[in-house]
Amino acid sequence: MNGVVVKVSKYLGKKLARRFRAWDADGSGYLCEEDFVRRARLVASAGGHDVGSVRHLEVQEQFLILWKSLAGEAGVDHLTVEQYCTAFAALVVSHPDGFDAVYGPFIRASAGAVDIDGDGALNRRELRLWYATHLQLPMGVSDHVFDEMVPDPHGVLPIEELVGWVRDYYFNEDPNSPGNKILGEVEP
Ligand SMILES: [Ca+2]
Repeated sequence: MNGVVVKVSKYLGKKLARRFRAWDADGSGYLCEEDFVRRARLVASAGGHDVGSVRHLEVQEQFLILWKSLAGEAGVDHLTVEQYCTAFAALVVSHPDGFDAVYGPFIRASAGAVDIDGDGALNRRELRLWYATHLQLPMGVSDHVFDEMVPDPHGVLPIEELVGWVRDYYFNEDPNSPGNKILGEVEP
């Protein structure tokens, strides 16, 4: 622990717990390095990058930087939901540079892996791939978000804009802000 005590609002706590559940795909109740390795492989594969390819390893590196930062913050090698929330808040939410240092590069690498045509943006199909693998959310949620965020039905969502919405998810306390709807509604 770095000794920083971070206040986590009830609303942020719910949002963090939801992300924990999505990470904990096998429902074991804790996260370990393998969850991050597996997820990186899934995202890279969805983008057509072979296991062991340069692109896959770049994505995996960002996933592992995040994992090691969280585990290091908590001082453990398995994270419970409480430990995840506390470590994530301390690492990413507590100071302005935290998101940019750790989480922004992680989202860019992950979304970049499914940017199949390499235009720096996600079209409807590419966003579906990202939702299905990185977020583990169904196509309906992805399509809804795409329709909300991209005015032109044939348009694209720039990855930098996506990073901005993800930032909003963690920093905006207004349930009606667009960033807070990127994973669907937060349960009351
Ligand atoms: Ca693209």
